[in-house]
Amino acid sequence: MSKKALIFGITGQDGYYLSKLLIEKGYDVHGVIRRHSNHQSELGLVGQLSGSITFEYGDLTDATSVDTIVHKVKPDETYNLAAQSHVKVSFDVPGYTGLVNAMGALNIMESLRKYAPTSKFYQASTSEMFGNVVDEDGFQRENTQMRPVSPYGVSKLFAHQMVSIYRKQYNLFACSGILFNHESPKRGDNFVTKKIVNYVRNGDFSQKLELGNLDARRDWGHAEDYVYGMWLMLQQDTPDDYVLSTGTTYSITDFLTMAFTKKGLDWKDYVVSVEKYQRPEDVHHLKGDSTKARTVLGWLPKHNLQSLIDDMMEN
Ligand code: NAP
Ligand code: G4F
Repeated sequence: MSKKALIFGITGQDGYYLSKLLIEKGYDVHGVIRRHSNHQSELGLVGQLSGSITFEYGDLTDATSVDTIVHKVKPDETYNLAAQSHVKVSFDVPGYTGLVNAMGALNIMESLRKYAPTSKFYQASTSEMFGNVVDEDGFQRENTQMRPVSPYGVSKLFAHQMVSIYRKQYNLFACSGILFNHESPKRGDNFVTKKIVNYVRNGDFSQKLELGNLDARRDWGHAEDYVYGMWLMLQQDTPDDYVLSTGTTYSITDFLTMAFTKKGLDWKDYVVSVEKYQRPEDVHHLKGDSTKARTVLGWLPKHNLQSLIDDMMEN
């Protein structure tokens, strides 16, 4: 019999790539969708794969719906990719961000403890949890101190610590993937990489591209590589936390240079930095050390920043 996977956040970027991977591996994939006023948009990106997925209506903030779904599906593997995932927006809606990202993750773990205690569980943790803490060698890793500087980062740290508690106290096979930024052609339009790519691809340069902080540095990988790492974590004999990252860091201006150069253009002629997109506090430097994932899981990303930009520009 095929393994059953339950994905919260199936309609997002990672939900799309993870569903694709699990379907290819022969899983029986179940995904949680939210009711939208526009029914057409409910399946989001994953609509393209919908024939192979069983959808359940639910919401992470509604513990009853989470209980009902977990009880009904009794998954072998559960992936929590659902979140209010935009860092700047989390300053506008901090309470909601906490409800979804912190309490929502807890709701899933409670349901698993009660109704599917042998299910393996993946929690989407994030490099935002480090805030501006960097080890002396310039990297962040699993044991780097975590001091988040956004409501998003704080909400994710709550869930991250809860994973460790449910693993130790309740023997839940629970893993946190501390993932650094990963992008793709399926990335939401309001993240900086997709904003830049959309502008360059569109070719209408009548208005300038408005961005915020251009000096921040990010460790950008490809979502396709990262969902494979999530799956690997749940194939181990013991649960643990792992960083997934490329180990290289680039500034927003580096990304601009690479994207605009593909069209033979100089970004400085087209981009302005405006107040509207600045954050109250930003994370300045992210560079992840994924030695543990590479050694224990045998995980190795196939993409680098150039191949990621090529994929985003061409597809
Ligand atoms: P995304 O594209 O923003 O997708 C978020 C998903 O969460 C969507 O399916 C969304 O559903 C769902 N969702 C939001 N609120 C929900 C709620 N209350 N109940 C149920 N579902 C809800 O995010 P992503 O880029 O795929 O990232 C996946 C996860 O990894 C997120 O938890 C994110 O915080 C984390 N993460 C991402 C990165 C990255 O660079 N991409 C790095 C580290 C960690 P709707 O379609 O209905 O809105
Ligand atoms: O693309 P971003 O919004 O991604 P950010 O904040 O790094 O968050 C992403 O990665 C996290 C992992 O570290 C995830 F947990 C999270 O869910 C999300 O996927 O911003 C990247 C950088 C920031 O420094 C931001 O200040 O780009 C800077 N930036 C400059 N102008 C901008 C813009 N960001 C956005 N979204 N829009 C701008 O116009």
